[in-house]
Amino acid sequence: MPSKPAVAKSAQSPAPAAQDSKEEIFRSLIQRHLVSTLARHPETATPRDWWVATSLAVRDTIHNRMIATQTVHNQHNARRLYYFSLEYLMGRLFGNNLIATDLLEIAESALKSLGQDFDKIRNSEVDMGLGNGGLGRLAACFLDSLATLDYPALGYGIYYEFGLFRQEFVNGGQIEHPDNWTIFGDPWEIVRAEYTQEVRFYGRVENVFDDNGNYRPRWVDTKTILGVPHDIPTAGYGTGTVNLLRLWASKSSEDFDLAAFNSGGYVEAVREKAIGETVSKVLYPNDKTETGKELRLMQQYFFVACSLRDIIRRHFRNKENSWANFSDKVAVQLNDTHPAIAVVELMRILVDEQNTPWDEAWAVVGKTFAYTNHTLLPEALEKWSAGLFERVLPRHLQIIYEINTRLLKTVETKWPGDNAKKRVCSLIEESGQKMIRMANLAVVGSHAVNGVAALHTQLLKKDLFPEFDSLFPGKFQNKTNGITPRRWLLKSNPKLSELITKKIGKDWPRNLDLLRGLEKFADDAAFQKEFMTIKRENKVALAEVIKADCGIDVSPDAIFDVQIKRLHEYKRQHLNLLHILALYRRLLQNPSLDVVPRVFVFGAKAAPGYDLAKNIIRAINVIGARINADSRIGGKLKVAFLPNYRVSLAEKIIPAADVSEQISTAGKEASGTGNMKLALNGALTIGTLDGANVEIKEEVGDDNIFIFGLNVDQVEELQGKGYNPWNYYQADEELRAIIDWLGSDYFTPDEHGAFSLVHRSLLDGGDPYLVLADFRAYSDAHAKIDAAYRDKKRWARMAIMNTARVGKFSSDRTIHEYAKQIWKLKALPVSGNFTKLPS
Ligand code: 26Q
Repeated sequence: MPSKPAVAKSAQSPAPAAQDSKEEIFRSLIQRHLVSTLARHPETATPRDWWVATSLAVRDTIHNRMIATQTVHNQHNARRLYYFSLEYLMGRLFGNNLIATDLLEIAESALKSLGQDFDKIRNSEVDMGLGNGGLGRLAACFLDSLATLDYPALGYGIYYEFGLFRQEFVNGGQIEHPDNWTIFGDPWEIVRAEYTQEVRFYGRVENVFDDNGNYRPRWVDTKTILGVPHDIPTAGYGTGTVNLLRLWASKSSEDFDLAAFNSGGYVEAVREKAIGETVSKVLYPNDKTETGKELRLMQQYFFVACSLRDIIRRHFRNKENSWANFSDKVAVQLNDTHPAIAVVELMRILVDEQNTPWDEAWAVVGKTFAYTNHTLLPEALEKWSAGLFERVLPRHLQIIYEINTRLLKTVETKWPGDNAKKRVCSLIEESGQKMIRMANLAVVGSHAVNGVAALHTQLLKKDLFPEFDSLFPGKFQNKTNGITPRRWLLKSNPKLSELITKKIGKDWPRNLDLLRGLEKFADDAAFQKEFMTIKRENKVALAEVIKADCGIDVSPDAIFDVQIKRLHEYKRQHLNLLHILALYRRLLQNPSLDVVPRVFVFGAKAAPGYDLAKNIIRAINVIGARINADSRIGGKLKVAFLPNYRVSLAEKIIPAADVSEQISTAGKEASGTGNMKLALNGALTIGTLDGANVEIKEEVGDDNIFIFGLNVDQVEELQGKGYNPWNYYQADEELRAIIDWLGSDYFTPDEHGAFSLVHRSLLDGGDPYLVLADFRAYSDAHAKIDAAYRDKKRWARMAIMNTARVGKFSSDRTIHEYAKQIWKLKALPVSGNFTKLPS
């Protein structure tokens, strides 16, 4: 018999050998970093040391790719997208980077062979929590998609020394602790001191005219702060691209110190130095505006000024470039109005520093920027007092006035003599204290404005900006949010990912629509069993986390009902609480009541100054503790509020969820993105017709979602005719009983009126978010969930349908839409063997 040719033979079995040697190389890389970089003996190294050493080994590969990417982008003089965001909720980078470099399995076995516990090591990474919630996490998902889809892009933001506070519960109440996330070092960052920028603040404007009588204002007597870039590589999945996230840390400048030395001596100099470093010290923990805080305005301007300077520096590095092609090469996306001052700063650079005529400069600005709106809530729209602006950025205020004068002329042309129209379009709010409206500034300074879900965009045009919509037809567009399937399924739910790959192949993480291929297995008994077994295993794992973090025993056979998001009245965690109280009361009145056991899981941080939100947290914790300890109800009801909700905790909760609570008052949640993550992992939504829930319903079908409550029109109608919560209170015996119960001291016998803030908001406070109006419908929807869950086959089918049908919500789809319709950006693949390890 002829023997097989040698070539074919070696082609049959190269994998194990190659894998072995790759593992060997990787193992020695880890050991080298442990010893040479960290000066650690393997015997005494902690899990965190191993995490740093392994991260550095992965980083070696990522750096190769990063250099290649930047080289290709520069060689092509590529048009780039610059994402401007005050927030990036990156979470942990270790797992993501291992997956992106295809080194996960190698690292796992390398560490195992070194006698190390891989899970312990990956859990020792502190989250990079430089954001509050949805808006910050969206930025992180976008960076993942931009790199994965080979779009030349760069994220700009602030290198906060302290990210979002760490939350602890004492007596059920929230206590905040500083999040000193870099204290053990950050192996991913590269400090680029050579690209340090100077930023000026304060001072005054000298009104100077040149020889030709042109106004040439000079911004003088300013104070200077330095911005030092810290780069975090963001690696695409299954591709060569590694883009950058460039975060600015503030430092005081030498002049700053010198001036202080001369006037006040050493102590004064150190104090002044501290001011310079304060700017990037801490993330504001508010996800609605923080009014009038000078430091927040300084943060916004600081990072915008550094970033624009950096973009300009990079643009002019290429000799082919000039101001004439600036907006051909540069697209800037403003993540909400937080960086909207960029519109004014670019005008200042062009007009004051480059002597560009106003109209020409304005055209460049308009072509450069686009703005994403994330909220309709009027109290969340950013405004700055003109007085504060004048003090911190006097020249910028002048420019704003000039933009406004020209804007009002356009309004006059469109609606002659209509002062009401001018009042609403103006960049300045004149009633009471003069305020600068950042949203209006962002709208007029951008060529595109987008909402983040279809319903939100519709309301944006109809309710928030109807005048601008008719003044600038076509400027407003929708870009429904998305989430990266790499983090939110592939990485966080490895078992389900493996099952999916077994059924439909391995391409789904880069093309999430392929999940539709699972539909045909929705009624397949064997697949249902595998799918639900994985769900149960994930629930067992979460039960361990709940035990460890809350000390509560929960059964994986119960329905895991999850509400995880920032704490806000409009998100209505207190509606969930009222329903829990109703269930508890029903069980007390009838202990043999046949209900499917439920575990209500919460995760939420409240803004430190938001007393009502904190009161809701405390009420859930205290009432939950009573329920958990009540032997009369036989463990049928459990409440677990996991402390310190963050990205890495979300990754443990989401794969284990059966039910996803998306219960905001219709019209208030711009989009939501947790709703997408939970549905992708096979949780069924109980939700209102709000934000992206509307589109999730369209995708998964009416049979696979539990929609309840008032829709936007009904909310408007009810509020229009004068909503009175007392009517609902009087008309519904059970509702009345649980609200009275909440308001009594039953749950806090030693403390009078512990929950009076929540209680009062629902009745005397007028219940602004219509909790009482939606209660009965909500309770009925939960009864339907209970019935559906009893039918195991039906539930499995519904869960599978959710996973199969939410491919639309991949952030890849979102980013393709932005790239095509707003940024006019072309993908630029970077080729080469990037999984090659340095030897
Ligand atoms: C502004 C000024 C001063 C201090 C703080 C702020 C501030 C900070 C963060 C204002 C708002 C935020 C965050 C808002 C946010 O997360 N919005 C959410 O964005 C998601 C992504 O589009 C949507 O899915 C959510 O519906 C929306 O609430």
